[in-house]
Amino acid sequence: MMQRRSFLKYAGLFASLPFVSQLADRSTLLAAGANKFSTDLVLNGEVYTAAHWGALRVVVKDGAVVDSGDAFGEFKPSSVKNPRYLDGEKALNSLDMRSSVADLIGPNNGFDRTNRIKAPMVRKSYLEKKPNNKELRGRDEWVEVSYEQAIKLVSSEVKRIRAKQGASGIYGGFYGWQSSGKLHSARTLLHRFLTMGGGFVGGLGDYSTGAAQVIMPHVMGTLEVYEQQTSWQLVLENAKVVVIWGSNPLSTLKLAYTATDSQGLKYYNELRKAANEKKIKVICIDPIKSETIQFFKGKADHIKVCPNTDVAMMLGIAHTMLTSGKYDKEFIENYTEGFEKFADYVLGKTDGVAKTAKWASGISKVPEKQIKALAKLFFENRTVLMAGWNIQRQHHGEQAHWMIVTLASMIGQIGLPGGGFGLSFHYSNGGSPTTNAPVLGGINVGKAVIKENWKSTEEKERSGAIPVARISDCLLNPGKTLQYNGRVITYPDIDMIYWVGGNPIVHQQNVNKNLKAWRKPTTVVVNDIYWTPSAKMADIVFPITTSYERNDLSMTGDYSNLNICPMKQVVAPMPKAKSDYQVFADLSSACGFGDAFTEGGKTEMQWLEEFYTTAYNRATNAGITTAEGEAMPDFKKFWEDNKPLTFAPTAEGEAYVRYADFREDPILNPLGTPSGKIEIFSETIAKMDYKDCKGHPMWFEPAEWLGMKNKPAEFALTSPHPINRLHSQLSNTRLRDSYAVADREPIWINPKDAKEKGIKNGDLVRVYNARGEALLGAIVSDMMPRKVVRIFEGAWYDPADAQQDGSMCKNGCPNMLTLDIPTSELADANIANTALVNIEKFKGKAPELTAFMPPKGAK
Ligand SMILES: Nc1nc2c(c(=O)[nH]1)N[C@H]1C(S)=C(S)[C@@H](COP(=O)(O)OP(=O)(O)OC[C@H]3O[C@@H](n4cnc5c(=O)[nH]c(N)nc54)[C@H](O)[C@@H]3O)O[C@H]1N2
Ligand SMILES: Nc1nc2c(c(=O)[nH]1)N[C@H]1C(S)=C(S)[C@@H](COP(=O)(O)OP(=O)(O)OC[C@H]3O[C@@H](n4cnc5c(=O)[nH]c(N)nc54)[C@H](O)[C@@H]3O)O[C@H]1N2
Ligand SMILES: [Mo]
Repeated sequence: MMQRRSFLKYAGLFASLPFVSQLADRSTLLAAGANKFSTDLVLNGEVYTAAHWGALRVVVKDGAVVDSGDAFGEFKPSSVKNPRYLDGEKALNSLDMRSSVADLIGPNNGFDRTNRIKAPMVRKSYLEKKPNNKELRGRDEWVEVSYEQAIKLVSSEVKRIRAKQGASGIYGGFYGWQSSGKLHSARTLLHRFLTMGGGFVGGLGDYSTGAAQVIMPHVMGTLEVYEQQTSWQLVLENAKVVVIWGSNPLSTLKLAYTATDSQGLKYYNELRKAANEKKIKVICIDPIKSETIQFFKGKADHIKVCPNTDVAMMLGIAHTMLTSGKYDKEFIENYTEGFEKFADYVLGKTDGVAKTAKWASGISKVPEKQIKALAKLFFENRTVLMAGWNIQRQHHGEQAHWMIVTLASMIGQIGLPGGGFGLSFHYSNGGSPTTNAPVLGGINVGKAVIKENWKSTEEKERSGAIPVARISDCLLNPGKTLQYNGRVITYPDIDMIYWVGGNPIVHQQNVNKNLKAWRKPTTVVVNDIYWTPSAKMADIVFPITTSYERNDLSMTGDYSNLNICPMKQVVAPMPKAKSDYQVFADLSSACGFGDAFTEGGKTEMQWLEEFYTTAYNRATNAGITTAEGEAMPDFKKFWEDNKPLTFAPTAEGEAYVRYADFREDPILNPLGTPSGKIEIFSETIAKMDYKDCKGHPMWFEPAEWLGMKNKPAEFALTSPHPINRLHSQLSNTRLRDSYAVADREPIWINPKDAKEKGIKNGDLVRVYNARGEALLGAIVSDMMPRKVVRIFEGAWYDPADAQQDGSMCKNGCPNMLTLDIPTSELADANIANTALVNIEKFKGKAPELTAFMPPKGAK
C-alpha cells in the first residue's frame, strides 16, 4: 500500500486557482491572510478530499489521478470481472463509489465517457434569436462562446426579465445533490446571486421526503426525517424486534448530504450477529427481497407487501391490537391526541368498513395470520419501527409515516431505548452518535442588494415558492392555483430557469410532460460539470469544475459530525471550467453587486479560513479536542497536515434516546404540535377539508396499483435509489460497466413473469405505458415478486429521436413512466413510486446509446 500522508511537492509549480480576479478595495483589509497557505498542487503523492460517498484519499501521479478510495482504509476495486447480474451482497460490496475520482475528472485522466462540458456554450437558434427557438430546445446544435459573452448573455437576460416581470419571472432551480463542500455549494451560490439581485421563485420541500416533512410537523411537531435517531448502541442493547420497513439501508447508507461517515455498516453487522444469535428478531417489510434482506442471509423475516399498500397493512395491525385490547392504553391516553376518532375509523364506525386483518390482507396480500402475529409480536416485545422514505414517495404518501407513528403509539414505546419509531436510520447513518465536533461555517444566501421586485407582498406570498415536484405543472399552467398545507399557491409565470447542481430532466416524474414544460420559458441556463440531459435541455451552459479541481471543506455524517475534512484541490482545472462561485461572482459584478457577493473580493482560501476558524474558535473556547485528545490545529496547520480530523462521540450522543424527555414529562417537555402531544388526529389538517388527506391516517386507494379495477398496465414499477451511484451522478464512470445490462439500465423481473413474456437474462426489454417508454436490460431474479418490476432512478434520459415528441429513452430512465401528480393537497409531493407499466421483449435492432455523448456542436 502507498504510504499515507506522504507527498512530494514540486517547488515552483504554479497552481492556477480558478478564482475571482476583481479584488476590490476592502479586500486589502483581508489580504493580510491571503496566500499564507500553500495551494501548490501535489504532482506525485496523496491528497485528501471528500464527496457524498465519503472522506477520500486520492493518489496522484505526474499530476493525474491514478487511484482513490476511503481516506481511512484500504482501497476497494472499482470494477468487477463478471458484470451483470450483481445482486445481494455482491452488489453491495464489490464496488466502491470512492474509486471513481479519476473517471469523474474525465479527459485529463484518459476516460472520455465522462462527457464534460468543455466550454461555455449557447444553443444555436437561441443565439440567433430564431422565433421558434424554444421548440428546438434539446434538439438544436450548440455554439461555443467566450466566457465573457456567456456572462453578458445571462446577466442581461436576468436584468431584462426582472425589469419586465419582476422576481416572479425567474425560477431559481436549485433542487439537486450537487457536490459536497461548504463554499462551492452550487445551490447556495445561485440563491446568493438571485437573492442579492432582487428575488426569484424558489422551491418548497424536496423529492426525498416531500410528504413526510409536511405531515410530520402536524403530528410530531418536527420534521422527523432529518433528525438524529436513538443511538444504535442502545437499539442493539434493548430492542427485541427491529422492523426495517420499506427501506434498503445497506444501499442508502452509502451516501450522505455532506459526506458519509461510513458508520452504518458496523451497526448492521452487529444487528445481523444479534439476529443470528436470536437476540433480536429482524423483520423486513418490502415487496422485493432487497439487498438488505439478502444481507441477513435468511435470518430476517421477509414480509412481502404489495407495493403501495403498507397503510392498509398497518391498519390491519391496528385493528388487531384494538380489538384484542393489546395496545398501550396508558401511552395513548397520556401522550397522544384524538385516538378515538382514529379508532372509530379502524372499527368501521365512520365508513362502514372495519379495517380487520382480513380486510388488510385482501389489499396488501400479506396473509391475515401474519398481520395478526405482527400485532402481537410488536406489542409484547421492545420493538422499533425503522421506516424508509420510499413508502411516502407514493400517492397519499402522507399517510404512511403518520400510520407508522400511530402504530408506534399503540405499541407505546416511543421514548424508550430500542423502542418507538425512527424515520432516518437508513439515511446519513442516523443513530451513529453525535460527536463534540465544532461545526464549520459556510457560504450563505445573503441579503437583497437590489430591492426585491415582487409586484406585491401578496404575489410573493402566493407565488414566491412552489412545491419542488410541481415544477413542470407550474411551467405549463401559469396562474393556476393549488392547495398546499392549508394555503393557496398561484403558479407564477416563469420565463427563465436557472438550474445548478441538479438533474431535473432525470429526477422529475413524467419526463415527456417535463420536456414540454421546459420548452415554455424564454431562457434556460444550466451550470453543470457534464452534458447531462438537463444541460442538453438548456440554452446556455457554463462548464463547471469538479470538486477535485477546487479547494473546499466538508464535515462527514449529517448527524454525527464525525470528521472535519479538507477538500484539497487534486488536479488543475480543465482549461475553460469555472467554479460556480466564479460564475456567480462574475454575474453579480455584471449586475452591479459583485463586491457584495464576494464580500469585497475574498479569495477561495480566505473563505475557507473563515469557515474553518468559526469551528476552530468554538473548539478553542470550549476546550474541544479531537478524538485523539489533541487540540484542533489552526487553519494553516490543518491545511498543511492534509488529513481529516476525527472527533469522539459525546456521552449524551451515545446515550441519546429520541423523545425520552417527552416520555418522561409530556407537560414539561411537550411536542411542538398544537396539543403538545402526538396528533393521531389533527384538528389543523381536518379543518383544511382536503379530500385526499383527512384528520387522521387513512387508507386511500392509489391512482395506480396492482389491486385496482381496470388496470391501465400489468406491472407495478418501483424506482428506488441506485446501489452503486448517487441518483444520476457517477453514471458516467466505469462503475456503470458493472451493472449495465446490454449497455442499458437494468430492470429486475420475476422469473415466472419473464418466462411468460419470453424475456431472458440480458435481453433488451421495452417498458411502456400511456406516459412514455424506455429500453432496459433484463435481470431475471427471484428477489422480485410476481408482477413487480424494479428500475433504479437516475438513468440519463437519452431519446431515440430527440426531434420526436414522446420518443423512447434508450438508456432506461424510469421517470419516462412515472406519474406527475401530487401526493395530496397537503404536501404536493412527488409520487415516483406509484406507477403501472407494461413490459415486452424488445425486437429489432438495438439503438446506439448516446447518453454519454455531447450534443451536436459540442466537443
Ligand atoms: N423515479 C424516481 N425519481 C426520483 C426518485 C425516485 O425515488 N424515483 N427520487 C427523487 C429524489 S429523493 C431525489 S433526491 C432526486 C435526485 O435528483 P438530483 O439531486 O437532481 O440528482 P443528481 O444526479 O444528484 O444531480 C446532481 C447534478 O449536479 C451536478 N453537479 C455536481 N456537482 C456540481 C457542482 O459543483 N456544480 C454544479 N453546477 N453542478 C454539479 C451533477 O453533475 C448532476 O448533474 O431524484 C428524485 N427522483
Ligand atoms: N446508494 C445510494 N444511497 C442513497 C441515494 C442514492 O442515490 N444511492 N440517495 C439518497 C437519497 S437523496 C434519498 S432520498 C434516500 C432514499 O431512501 P429511501 O426512499 O428509503 O430509499 P428507496 O431506495 O427509494 O427505497 C427503499 C426500499 O423501499 C422498498 N419499497 C418500494 N416500494 C415499497 C412499498 O410499497 N412498500 C414497502 N414496504 N417497501 C417498498 C424498495 O424495494 C427499497 O428496498 O437514499 C439516499 N441514499
Ligand atoms: Mo432524495
